[in-house]
Amino acid sequence: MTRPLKLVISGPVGAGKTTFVQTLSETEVIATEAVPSEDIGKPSTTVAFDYGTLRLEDQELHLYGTPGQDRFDFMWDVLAQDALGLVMLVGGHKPRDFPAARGILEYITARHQLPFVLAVTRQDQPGVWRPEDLALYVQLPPHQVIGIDATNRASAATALVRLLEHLPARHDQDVTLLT
Ligand SMILES: Nc1nc2c(ncn2[C@@H]2O[C@H](COP(=O)(O)OP(=O)(O)OP(=O)(O)O)[C@@H](O)[C@H]2O)c(=O)[nH]1
Ligand SMILES: [Mg+2]
Repeated sequence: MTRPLKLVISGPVGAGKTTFVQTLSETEVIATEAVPSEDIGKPSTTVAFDYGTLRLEDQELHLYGTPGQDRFDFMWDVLAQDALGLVMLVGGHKPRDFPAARGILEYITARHQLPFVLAVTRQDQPGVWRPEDLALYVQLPPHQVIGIDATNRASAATALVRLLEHLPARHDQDVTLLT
């Protein structure tokens, strides 16, 4: 059995981070929602982190969703410690947030060497940005950008499967009985 993989889920306010963790987690999610101190267009926001776990492809995954507001940027750093991968979420309905997504991505990857995928949420809704267009816009290879509906388990899981494809092979299998 391999060790749990710690993955960070980040992205701007309202990108769908909490939804993503809640949709995928097979254990009760620990969430830290609070009423925003300023109007951010929704009644609650993550102030510390979301935490959920699941098994995928025989791998135990621990998901840590970050806050989206940059006044909590220290939490991006805390949560990315020892993480092995990053799912960056951006709302396909909110192109004005694309620069914020890039800012978060640069903040985290400047401090932590993390493979990442960019997942464009709200693909279940009309008129949203498609992953292939966002890949061109942000100049990432098409296989690193994926479209999802964060409210749908099968769809959200495709982002994790894609990220696992980007992780280096892991050789830290627990071999405890070889004495
Ligand atoms: N239809 C649809 N709704 C979504 C999707 N992703 C998120 N939402 C909705 O968007 C709203 C905000 O989602 P959250 O999960 O709270 O966003 P967040 O990224 O955690 O936001 P912060 O914690 O404030 O940074 C919720 O009402 C979700 O149901 C999606 O892919 N499709
Ligand atoms: Mg949240």
